[in-house]
Amino acid sequence: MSKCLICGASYEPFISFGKMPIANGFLSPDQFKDEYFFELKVGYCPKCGMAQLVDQPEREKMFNENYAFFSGTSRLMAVHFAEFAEHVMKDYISSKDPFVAEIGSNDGIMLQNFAAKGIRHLGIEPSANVAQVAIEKGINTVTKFFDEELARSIMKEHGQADAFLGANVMCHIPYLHSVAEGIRILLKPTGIVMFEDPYLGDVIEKTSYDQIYDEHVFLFSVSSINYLFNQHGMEVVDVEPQETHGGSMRYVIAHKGGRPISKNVLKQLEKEKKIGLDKQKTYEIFKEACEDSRRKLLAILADLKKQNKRVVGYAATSKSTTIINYCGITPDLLEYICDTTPIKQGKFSPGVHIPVSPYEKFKNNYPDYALLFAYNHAKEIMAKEQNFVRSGGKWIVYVPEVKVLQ
Ligand code: JHZ
Ligand code: SAH
Ligand code: ZN
Repeated sequence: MSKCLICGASYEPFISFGKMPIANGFLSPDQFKDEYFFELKVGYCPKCGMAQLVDQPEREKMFNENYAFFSGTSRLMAVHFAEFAEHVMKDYISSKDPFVAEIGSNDGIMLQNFAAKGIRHLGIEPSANVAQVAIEKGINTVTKFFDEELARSIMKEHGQADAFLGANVMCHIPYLHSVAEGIRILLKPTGIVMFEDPYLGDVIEKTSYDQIYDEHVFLFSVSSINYLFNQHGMEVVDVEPQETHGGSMRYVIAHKGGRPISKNVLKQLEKEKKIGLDKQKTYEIFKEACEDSRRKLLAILADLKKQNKRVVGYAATSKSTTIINYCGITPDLLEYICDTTPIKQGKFSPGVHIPVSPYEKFKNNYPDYALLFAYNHAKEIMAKEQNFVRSGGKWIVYVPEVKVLQ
């Protein structure tokens, strides 16, 4: 039995993906011998509804001055965050000299939109290398981990916030009670919290088990997020499903009684019941679906190897670390993985050690097949890779189903 990080109840883990390395821990050969591994086990707490990792590496092992994920690598995500910021400015900020804080602001992809309008802002970003990119763009950033203590010191320096924002970061933090308490302290009485993360409902429905890796301690639902914030004097007042990262949920939260609650909240809570997010059985079925997905993907790769086809990975995503290590995709099945991020290039993928090459290698000599590890960016990638398909290249995808696109 394990103990829930949110409510303290005991729960039984329902799946183990086995030994896993740091998902963004790209390495050079001299680092192979000291590579860190932990067991990636997941459980669902029946009391508060939170799906969570049983164990997680300490935060500094993942988020540090060598962090490999730069938000700005996707053009469409920049558009997404410009729209997010626009929505906040138009619908939620009305005071004279508003102050906007963002947790996990990375290279400033969201806050740059507020900075451009001259709005007072602060990014909280502990990974120094990505924070530096934001700072160079003129975005105020503090290179620290957000928690209750930091919230108090931010409040002393800047006053309370009109909006507290986050994307793909809240689900990364095991000490969420400290974070929620910090938000309660920092947020103005009329302030708004808005954050989005991969949605448990989508992960279950699409068997996108690659959303499970060290950085993703939690898979949120409306139900579990409401449980958490209720304990800190706040409540979910609206929810907005998003297509990003293969299916995300944006939560709008306010101090209790501070804002009217949208019908969307109850609707989504009902939907969560309908798809069985509160039933252990759902997670048993999900486990079988993961195993089935693994079998199918390996069968395709083994078959292509037999036919002497050249297969490469497209985009060295964090998510791919779970796929590659859980499925056992070894370098003899995948020639290399191409990626546009300089810090990943010339290194090897975590765990299995497949070479990561600059994108140009792909473009200059198309393989027969490309395994799309960034299916969440399919629209953007397919649009720019029409020549690959024209030259006879084929895509392999595995979410929501394992298949070769014809
Ligand atoms: P992408 C990371 O997940 C980690 P990842 C984190 N835990 C999280 O939740 C989300 O981000 C927000 C490359 N690429 O966005 C760039 C190309 O090569 O799917 C990136 O390395 N060519 C914080 O890593 C990777 O793909 C392209 O055309 O799973 C994208 O990673 C494009 C568009 C991307 O997130
Ligand atoms: N919001 C961006 C970046 C997501 S990456 C986007 O959606 O693209 C997650 C970021 O959260 C990383 O840059 C990481 O350094 C940061 N992070 C992790 N723990 C944090 C904490 N406790 N407080 C603030 N940021 C944190
Ligand atoms: Zn719980």
